[in-house]
Amino acid sequence: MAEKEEYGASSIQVLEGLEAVRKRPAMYIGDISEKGLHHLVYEVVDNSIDEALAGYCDTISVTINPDNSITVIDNGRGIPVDMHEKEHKSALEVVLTVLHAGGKFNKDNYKVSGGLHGVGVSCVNALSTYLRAEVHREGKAYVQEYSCGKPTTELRVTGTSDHTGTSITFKPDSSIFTVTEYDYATLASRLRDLAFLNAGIRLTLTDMRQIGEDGQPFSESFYSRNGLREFVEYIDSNKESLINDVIHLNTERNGIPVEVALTYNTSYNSENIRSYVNNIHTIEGGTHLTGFRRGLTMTMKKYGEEHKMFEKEKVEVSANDFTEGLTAVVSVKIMEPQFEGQTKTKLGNNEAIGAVQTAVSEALGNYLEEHPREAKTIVEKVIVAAKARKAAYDARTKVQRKTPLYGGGLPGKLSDCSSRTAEDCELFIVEGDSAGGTAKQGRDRRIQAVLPIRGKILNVEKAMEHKIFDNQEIRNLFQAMRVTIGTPEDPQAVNISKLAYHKIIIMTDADVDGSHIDTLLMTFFFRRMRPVIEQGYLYLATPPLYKCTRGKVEEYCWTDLQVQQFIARNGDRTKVQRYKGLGEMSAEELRDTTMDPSQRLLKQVTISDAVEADRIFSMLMGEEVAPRRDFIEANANYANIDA
Ligand code: 0RA
Repeated sequence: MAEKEEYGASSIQVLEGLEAVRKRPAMYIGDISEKGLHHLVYEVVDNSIDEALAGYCDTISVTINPDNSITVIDNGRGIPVDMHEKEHKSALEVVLTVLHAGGKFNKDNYKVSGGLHGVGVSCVNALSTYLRAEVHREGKAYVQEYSCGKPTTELRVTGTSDHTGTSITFKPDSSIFTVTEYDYATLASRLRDLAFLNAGIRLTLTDMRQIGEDGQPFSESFYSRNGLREFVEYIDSNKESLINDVIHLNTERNGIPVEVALTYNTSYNSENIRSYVNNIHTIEGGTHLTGFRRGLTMTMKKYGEEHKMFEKEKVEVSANDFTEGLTAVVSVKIMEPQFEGQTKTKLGNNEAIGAVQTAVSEALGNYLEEHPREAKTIVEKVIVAAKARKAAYDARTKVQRKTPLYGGGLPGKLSDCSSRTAEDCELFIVEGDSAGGTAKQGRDRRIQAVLPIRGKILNVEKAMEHKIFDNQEIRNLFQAMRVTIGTPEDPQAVNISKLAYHKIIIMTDADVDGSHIDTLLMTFFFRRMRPVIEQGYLYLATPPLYKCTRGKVEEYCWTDLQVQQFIARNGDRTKVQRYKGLGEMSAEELRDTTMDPSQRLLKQVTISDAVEADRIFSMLMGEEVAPRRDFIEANANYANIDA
């Protein structure tokens, strides 16, 4: 009877619930852009992954249909279809129309997979103009169809069946999503991750929009027998391996399944640790990552000390030295995960620290004892890293003593503002003294500072560490911003606690050279002052490209369309002036179009995925020219418009 009451209550929620999802889709799936669109697929696939983790399913196929609808098929037990007599509703219908209903049916296994928002397949139903569920169970095939979350047909038996499983086809509502075309690579990347994270499940992706010469659609299959061991091998497949071995553990601690794989490559200044909770990529890390770092550092340190390896070398090793050249994947499954942080991808559950730490300590300790040759190779690399860190620190402090990076006053070229309230203050980084002069006249000297830099600043991507801090323009940047760098433990550590401006605005000419300087400066901030980007302090100014004049009427234009519209309004005797650079503008023009906070438009520079950004900057600043040119021309890709 309690069962029935609960059921009654939840069926009242049905309408409310799914209406709410359509009213505020972003609250349930994050956003309504490309990301949210792909999230729908993950939500459906996660249900099948749960069925697989419960041990009843080993094959999941995802098909992108020609009309950008999606079909997900699994060979599990099939979603139950038995009727609740009073409600005239099948279990299937409850799963598809009640928010969060999915988990309630699966009592014997807890729901550990699950998209970032874990909202269930009913959200997908609510946000689809069409959904078709087909269930094969107990010798029969059942079908029911829906539209915008509401059934359009009864659940009907369509025939007999010799297998079990579930098939869900859905077409996302184009009146809700801003993008309705699926990106093959995005789905493939997620399914590949899922295959590595859940060994033994075969995931296939088929794109019916791409038919090959053989008449077959493009298709890939992802399967991993050895789970994270293969994931780590895949990540490092283009790197030189240090130990030709992957250390892999797959265990359970205090009821928490823990899987970790790690290896070392020969590179320095790099660690590549990915962490997951319930198959969700925890970009901001959290307690499981803390446990991993502690387990790794303590076990390695203990091994090195017991074998008297550090004593001989007379170096002080620190935690960072153990992770140079490390590639690792950490995956835990937690029943009630608490997610924190700006993007809700940081695990907060404290029990994960000890679980991962003890699992890693034990497995790594055993590995090191059983593989003395590999152990020696790793510890020797740690020692080299510690020595290199010490040398870089000594070099830097020597340079800093000569002309301190901060504390020895401000760069002569800086025209500072009068306010000392960082939240109100802005620093314009401008190319060249002439544009610098114009900006200085056009600014609000109370809150706006101007720092001219000379030509193209050093490419930090290619430069050696010590060169970077020898470079005058870069030293000026650090000094002007009051940012310091380097502590004895971590030569890369950036301290922005005394940052004097909460808007750092790169203002360059609106031409190819200007965008090259933008890219150099953004790379510099990404590599050397990343917190400035992470805190949302870095912006690009958007100077106009044209000034249109007709008699007394004057208008600045940023696009060709705006110019055409001006001409349409004012006749073709319009004078169109194309600005070649900031230097051609008067101080008033620069103020009105680009600097005045009440009139200008700024682009905020953001990083959504540091791994991708890392790849992009390596490409941009590397040796190849063509991809760089393409990218620069479209560089608004990683900048948001900010009013
Ligand atoms: C609960 C119970 C049972 C199956 C499922 C859930 C199930 C859900 C989904 C979602 C996608 N694919 C799925 N496959 C299975 C079966 C209970 C039983 O047979 O006793």
